[in-house]
Amino acid sequence: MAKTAADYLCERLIEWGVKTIYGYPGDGINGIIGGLRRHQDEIRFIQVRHEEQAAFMAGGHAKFTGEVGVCMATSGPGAIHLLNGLYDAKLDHQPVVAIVGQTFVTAMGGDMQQEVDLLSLFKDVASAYVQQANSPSTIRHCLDRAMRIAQAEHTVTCVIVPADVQDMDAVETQPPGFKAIHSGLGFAHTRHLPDEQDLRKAAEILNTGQKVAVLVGAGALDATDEVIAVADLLGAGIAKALLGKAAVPDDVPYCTGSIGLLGTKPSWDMMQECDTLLMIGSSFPYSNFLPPLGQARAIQIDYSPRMLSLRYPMEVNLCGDSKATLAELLPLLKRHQDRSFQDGIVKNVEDWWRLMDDQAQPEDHNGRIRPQGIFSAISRRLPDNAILSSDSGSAANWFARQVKIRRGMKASLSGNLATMVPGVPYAIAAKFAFPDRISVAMVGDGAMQMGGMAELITAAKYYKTWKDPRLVILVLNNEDLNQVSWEQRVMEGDPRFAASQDIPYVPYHQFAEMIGLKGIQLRTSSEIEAAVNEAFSSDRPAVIDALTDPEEAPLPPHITFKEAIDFSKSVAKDPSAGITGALEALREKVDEFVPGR
Ligand SMILES: Cc1ncc(C[n+]2csc(CCOP(=O)(O)OP(=O)(O)O)c2C)c(N)n1
Ligand SMILES: [Mg+2]
Repeated sequence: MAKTAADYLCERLIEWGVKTIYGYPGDGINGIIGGLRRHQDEIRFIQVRHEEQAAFMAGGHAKFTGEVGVCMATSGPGAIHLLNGLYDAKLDHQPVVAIVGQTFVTAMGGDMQQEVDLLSLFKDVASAYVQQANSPSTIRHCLDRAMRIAQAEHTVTCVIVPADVQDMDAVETQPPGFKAIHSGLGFAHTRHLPDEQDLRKAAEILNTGQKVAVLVGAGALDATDEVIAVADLLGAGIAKALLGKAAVPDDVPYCTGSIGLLGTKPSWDMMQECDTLLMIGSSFPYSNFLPPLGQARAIQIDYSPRMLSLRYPMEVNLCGDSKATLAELLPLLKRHQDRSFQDGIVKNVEDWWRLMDDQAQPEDHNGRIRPQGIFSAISRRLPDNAILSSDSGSAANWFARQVKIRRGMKASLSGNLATMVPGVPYAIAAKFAFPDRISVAMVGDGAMQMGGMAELITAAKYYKTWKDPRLVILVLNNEDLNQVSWEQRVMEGDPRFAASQDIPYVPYHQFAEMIGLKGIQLRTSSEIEAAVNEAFSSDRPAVIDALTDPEEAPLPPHITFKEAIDFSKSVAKDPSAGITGALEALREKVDEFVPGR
């Protein structure tokens, strides 16, 4: 059989270094699937349960490896299913290439079955590059550009290949001539650095500041040493946006942990008190958690000029890679002699961790487990090279506050799209990328029912191919869409609405066992240590089905007085909340979290 255009597509992907494609078949990509079968020794097709999950896995692969993630779907329904996962990657600036089938070129425009306007469908999510390869000779440059642009612009790109083109004879290079395109392989990582005069200006501001707060995000993940060195010189504290959770280990005494609604009181206090802000590789969206306007002189470092001065009026915008830019900045900084600001932060951080440890005491409430104890137990049990993913939901709060990052760990979640479901697929992608490392997903029952359960089947299908089969999935079985139930109470002052918030009970541990995984139901706090140990020493992926208390409030660290009032009104109107207990819980929270109390 002659080499087909689809074979050539596979070979070109292999030449680009792609080893794994996450996807789901269909007749719009049968030609490519045939090519992947013929090249299966060099490139692996991972079959997921739903194309959205393939896109989450490609995004997770990109987040954890720094490489391009690749996903694939058939024309029409498969292509449409990809979208939410691709948006997750786009919004978190991850390089992902989607390869999508289409009806025959000859049938296009004829309302053929499964024909949708894919160029329009992907126009927004793959705005950086979406192209249809209408003949075999266009495959090379379309794929080359999709791969290169995804990396260069940290974004999602898409190549659409009509089914009849896939089966045509390969044309690897275009004949020389007018308008011939001869593209090449490879992407050169460049060191982006700001102008020297801007670096000097930034250094002068940082050297003058008395109370410097550093905020890091995903853009600082490879700059751990430099960030710590800067904070050390300046007597600063370091707060972390959630996508940057693994940028700085939590045993750095002046690391204040997460910031924002899911954040810590030391981060809040530091931002309220600082006179200088250094923001590194972050687009943390909530400006009310940054210093009050006019209080701080601010400097930002970001590789993308689009992201500069977006959240706070920056006095100096340093456009460059975090690691390289900080390395240039460091020699210009003077060691702050007055350490009182940092000393205060260190004390605040110690108090905070004591409070977190108190809250993590294994304790039942309303006959159900308080979630903090489980997250704390998992945190203690993690090996130094663990890879963590959290879903959107109340899990993100406890992940943000209770899980202590150590050097070598990786951690992520859907930061900017904040979509439900990626917890499980990210964790599975971590296992394919790093089969010898333990990966852990922390997920709500709503997210499990929305897609996480289905993807457990993918884990069951493949875990025997992983060198270390351990994948731990913690399910917060609270029978509630809890994060939103609390948002409705705290932000709207509304009582819980059972019709929209109740989630049916499912025994996730039994489902796990049914499909060949380990299932552990965690019913009381006294079983936490044993359950976590059992999951982490299992010979297969393990699901901890934890019956947690939906009344445990994942409140922000500084709930405002108005929110507290609205909240107490709502619990008073909400018989299901157990008025006295909830009001008591609120009083405790206010005392713990509101600054100055
Ligand atoms: C796709 C999607 N739909 C809806 C939401 C809004 N939302 C955010 S968190 C959440 C509740 C999640 O419930 P669950 O997974 O059970 O976690 P819990 O908060 O109960 O721990 C919802 C509905 C979302 N972020 N993404
Ligand atoms: Mg829930």
